[in-house]
Amino acid sequence: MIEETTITRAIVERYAEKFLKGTRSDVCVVGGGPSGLVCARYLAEKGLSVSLFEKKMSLGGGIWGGGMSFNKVVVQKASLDILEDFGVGYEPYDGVHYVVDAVELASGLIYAASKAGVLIFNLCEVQDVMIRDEGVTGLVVNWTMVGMTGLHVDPVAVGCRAVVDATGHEAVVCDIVAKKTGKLELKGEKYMWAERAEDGVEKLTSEVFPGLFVAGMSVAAVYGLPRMGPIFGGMLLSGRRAAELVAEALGRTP
Ligand code: 48H
Repeated sequence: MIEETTITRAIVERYAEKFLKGTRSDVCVVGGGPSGLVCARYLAEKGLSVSLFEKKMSLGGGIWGGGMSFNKVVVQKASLDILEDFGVGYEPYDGVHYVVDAVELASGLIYAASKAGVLIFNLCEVQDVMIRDEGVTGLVVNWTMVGMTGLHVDPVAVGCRAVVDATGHEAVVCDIVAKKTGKLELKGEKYMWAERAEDGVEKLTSEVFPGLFVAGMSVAAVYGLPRMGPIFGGMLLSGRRAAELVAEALGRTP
């Protein structure tokens, strides 16, 4: 017979088990947008334990809104193999630009990351980092609702061997590290220039502080790259590149 308190116990027990696992991961990815989801999935497929923290209720970041809320996005040829890998469809537009349905893209990336074994914690906001001599060793996390209500509730800490800042335009983790250590500078995102931005975001995906890697739009914020508007290939490519770099740093080369 279905019983209410059993439902409660099942949820609390299983979530607690999952959160306990997430307190010590190989990699913590901050942000569940396109770059974070791609990065997290590829890292998990390399056998690393990956926890992804997303402050909003749903993952997908800026994908859902497409361009000015028209829920289609554009990608370029170089990123098509990633779409194929995720089983996400695309349609040629003119030989250079390809069109992808934003809903299919967001849901496809989320599903694949989850299926690959990434521990996903939505409604969890990263508020700070832990730093030791070797670099960033973990994150400081709180329920998003605590920040929204302004209640004084202290956050908790989770440990990892590498952090990926995939928080988009704000580069939240890099910003914290920059302000608290003085050893990282955020140059700030520049005006729109899609071709340069797409190229730069992938190329400059990197470790910006010991143990801290940057992916996606946060790369533009750190390195002062232009923005690109609703073309998402660079985000996917940057996520994949970040996964390669982190895996290499943690001794997992393919
Ligand atoms: C937990 C957090 C926190 C936090 C933020 O913005 P995103 O989609 O990021 P990217 O870089 O993967 O993709 C960028 C793309 O969506 C975009 O904006 C483009 C291409 N713009 C071009 C242009 O010219 O404007 O996702 C970041 C995610 C979001 O879901 C946030 O809610 C989440 O990170 N996040 N999660 N703790 N402190 N801060």
